[in-house]
Amino acid sequence: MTLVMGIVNVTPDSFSDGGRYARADAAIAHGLQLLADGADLLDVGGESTRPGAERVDPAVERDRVLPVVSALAAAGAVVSVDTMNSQTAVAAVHAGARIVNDVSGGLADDGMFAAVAGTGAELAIGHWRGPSTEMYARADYADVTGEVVAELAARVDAAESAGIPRDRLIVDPGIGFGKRGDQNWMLLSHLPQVVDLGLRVLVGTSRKRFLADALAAAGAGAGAEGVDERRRDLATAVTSVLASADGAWAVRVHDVIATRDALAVARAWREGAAP
Ligand code: PMM
Repeated sequence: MTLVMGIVNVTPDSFSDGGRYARADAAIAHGLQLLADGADLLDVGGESTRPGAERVDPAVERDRVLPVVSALAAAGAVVSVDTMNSQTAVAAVHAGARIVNDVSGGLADDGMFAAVAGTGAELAIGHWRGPSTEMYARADYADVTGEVVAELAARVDAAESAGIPRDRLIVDPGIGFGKRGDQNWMLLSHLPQVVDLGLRVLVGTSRKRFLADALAAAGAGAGAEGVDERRRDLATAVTSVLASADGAWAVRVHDVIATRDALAVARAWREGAAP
């Protein structure tokens, strides 16, 4: 059964900025709602990784995420912390996070693997080729799947050498990170090759631009800008079911209900009975 990871962004652009306590409260309430919606995991992040986004000062990042991580962990959630900073990662684990989700796979902070090794936490290694401000400049592949799998395998080896055993590692193909539209589809269509690495695979497609581009190209309505959140969430639920069918361990989504529903329908279809 594929797990559903609900996204809790604690960034100024994700919640109206009524000050840090109001923002933490809003993020905690949102996380609790996602738990009630049936999320198996909650991913708390304080730095936007959208294309073009600037880096956030690690102290500001910690100020944003730590109260949210502790409150959600205290409420019984399995929390992951979405960070590329080793100090934030360690502080979040001390606050109750069980998983460190580093979209850069340890490349943004070369102390990340050693820091996580010492905590006993699990680590999700994302495929990444450089910061948001320059990620498209590096979206140059002869064979996107082969290169992503090889680069992930190298990061897994580095993590193991730094003292994190394989059973604490998760890999993520990094959809949208240093990949253009069709490179994402090519990679998703070969997801079993990522699964063949033999580790748990996390997939994050939620609301990403390549989904809106595909829907716009399919002809309904205006351009990608005209593809609203509802349609992106439906597309996310479909990609999540397909990722699940190909062996994904977990999918990272904004709309937990849509994806859980889609996974339940797919399961009933497969098993010939309602779940
Ligand atoms: N995508 C984003 C942020 N964090 N973490 C993982 N493991 N995988 C992803 O694909 C991923 C991530 C960017 O999406 P958002 O800004 O909508 O959260």
